[in-house]
Amino acid sequence: MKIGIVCYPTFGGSGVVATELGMALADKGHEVHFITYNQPVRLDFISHNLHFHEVVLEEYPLFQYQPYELALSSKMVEVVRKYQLDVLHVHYAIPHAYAAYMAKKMLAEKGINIRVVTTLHGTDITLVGSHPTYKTAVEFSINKSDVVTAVSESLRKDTLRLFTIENDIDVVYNFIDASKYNIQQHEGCQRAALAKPNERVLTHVSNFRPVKRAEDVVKVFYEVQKEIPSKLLMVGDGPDRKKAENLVKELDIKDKVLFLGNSNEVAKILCYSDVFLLPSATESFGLAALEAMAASTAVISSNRGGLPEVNIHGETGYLSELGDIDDMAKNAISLLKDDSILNQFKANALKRTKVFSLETILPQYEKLYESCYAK
Ligand code: GMT
Repeated sequence: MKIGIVCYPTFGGSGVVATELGMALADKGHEVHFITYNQPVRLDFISHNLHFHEVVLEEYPLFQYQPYELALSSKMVEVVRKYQLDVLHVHYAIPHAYAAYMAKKMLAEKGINIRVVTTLHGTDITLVGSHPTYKTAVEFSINKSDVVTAVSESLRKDTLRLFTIENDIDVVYNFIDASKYNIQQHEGCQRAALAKPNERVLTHVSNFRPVKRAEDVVKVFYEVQKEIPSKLLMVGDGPDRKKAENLVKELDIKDKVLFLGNSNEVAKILCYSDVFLLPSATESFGLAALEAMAASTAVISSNRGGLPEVNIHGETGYLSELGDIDDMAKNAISLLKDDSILNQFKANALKRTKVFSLETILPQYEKLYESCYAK
């Protein structure tokens, strides 16, 4: 099939899922066209099956805000017509589903019936999308999509609770290409570069938005390092990074915490890790946790959103109430102080990722593309 993928090209989970999906589809022989404002950060190759079309914004002094949806929908129309695409798969409802609806209407005028698949990723529903500023347009564009998917059962339920939805919503989980995370097997893990042999490594990867509760990560680690010799790796960048760095200084644990910024080498960093911390206020799925699990890392997380669908309490890690630092620290310590327990949890975490393998999830998307093409 010829598939257009619209996404944010950044380090955010929706962009990562969209990019990994596009690359996997291209690998399988589909023709994939990314349509967005920058080359997606995880798009590490361009092949004859894989194309990138940049949405260029023209500056004009009248505009306080550049009308991105207009430029995007115009680009979608251009690419669909030029390459005769079968389907447009838009990731993150705002503004992609809305722009796709406009493109669909414009193409209909030319006698082209393009099918639109919208994948809801989380904050486009739970935080931003349901805000009165956007709600009407988001609800409208979800209802106008040919197929709608959500990345967890929890997000499906949230969408039905927050909006009046007329379509079915299919749950298609985030997925993982496990081969990319088995660094030990491929090139050996340079753990000694970061931690002493007796030290445990805890990791947090996020965009440091308030929803990720980066300060909770530091607070949990502060309790852990009192009992277990350990290091904390903070990967990513965003609005709350400074606050987290200040807290590290205040708690006087600077020599034990490394802020590594955004990285395209997450798999390599995760291979050092024993425990992954994700205390989010809400998390529709928690792709970062799944990536950690694929690198055999146990997960200490909150119990919000779709996290219980990924991280199994007492098996792959532990779930705690939001903000319960003591419980998270206690659980992390119970894992880190005992090699055999830790290794069991790490093995369980890796095993759990099979449910979310690329091989399982990719055919689900292909089937949905075909189903909407047959409509
Ligand atoms: O986590 C973020 O803030 C980024 C956001 C995104 O859309 O880029 O991630 C959301 O989508 C991911 C991929 O589907 C999910 O794994 C994340 O759980 C979800 N984030 C939230 O719900 C906060």
